[in-house]
Amino acid sequence: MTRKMNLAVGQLGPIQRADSRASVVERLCAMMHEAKGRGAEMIVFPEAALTSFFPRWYITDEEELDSYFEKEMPNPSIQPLFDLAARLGVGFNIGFGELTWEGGRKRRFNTSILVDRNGKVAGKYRKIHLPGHAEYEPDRPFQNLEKRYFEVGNLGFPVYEYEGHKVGMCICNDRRWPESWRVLGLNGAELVCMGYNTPITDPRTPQHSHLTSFHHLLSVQSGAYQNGMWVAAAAKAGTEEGWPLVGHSCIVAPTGEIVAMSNTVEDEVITATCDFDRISDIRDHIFNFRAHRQPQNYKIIAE
Ligand code: CDV
Repeated sequence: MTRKMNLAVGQLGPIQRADSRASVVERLCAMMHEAKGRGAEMIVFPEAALTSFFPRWYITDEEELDSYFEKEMPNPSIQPLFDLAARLGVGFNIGFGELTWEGGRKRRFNTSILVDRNGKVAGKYRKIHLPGHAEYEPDRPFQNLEKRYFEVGNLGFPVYEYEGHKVGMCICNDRRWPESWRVLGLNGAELVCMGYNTPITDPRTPQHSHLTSFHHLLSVQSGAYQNGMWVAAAAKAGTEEGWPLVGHSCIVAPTGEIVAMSNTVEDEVITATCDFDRISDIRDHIFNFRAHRQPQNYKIIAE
């Protein structure tokens, strides 16, 4: 089995509120075609990749809120992407709002799935670190109501056997938490797919706006290096409904080096060849967990 994967990241430019799902799926399909043309076996798309990033709005109408969620996956609006994946033999990862009935009640998660090269769902993750707040805060220029609209993910940080490799997922704010990466690393992930929607300005800390890209790359590069894994980071970028989102989608090697990075805030495909044999350079040596971790001294972070 080859230990290499030709990987693409499909960064999305902004999705405005009025944009139809069909038009977004068309854009995703165009990027999948481009990825295939460049020899990619898989393409990683952003968090909440089918709609505008709706947690910025205080939505009180249940029907309107539900309209931002997928009730099944695939469903007719996204089926063309699944069909294209099977036709081209290109797997993908994509994030979306998931509405499900579990335990006899309606539940909403910020979800990401792996789809294999036959167009079949092969893995699922539900976002664990939900940023923002649960109540409307009138003094904010825009809301960040993830804590209102989503439940904390209940699947842990699973790692799947995917096309011959061990692949895990995390979503946006998860990348800022070393615990996310370490659990994925301990679960044996060789590649982590991570989609994001990151506003350039946090209304509570505008003094950090110029550091938004730095903090994003710092988190992703350290996660990759400290756990010896490949990371594919896919932005929804550009000015969405008046609010700019950071770009800098990237593919990061287990050494922490950025091997491909977007240079626009529009729809853009980046590609790299991931050599999974490079993982052992890190995991057999500097971050050999078995030889060097000292979990008896880490109890405070697990209690
Ligand atoms: N979608 C996100 O999780 N965004 C957060 C912002 C709101 C801080 C992030 O960590 O990028």
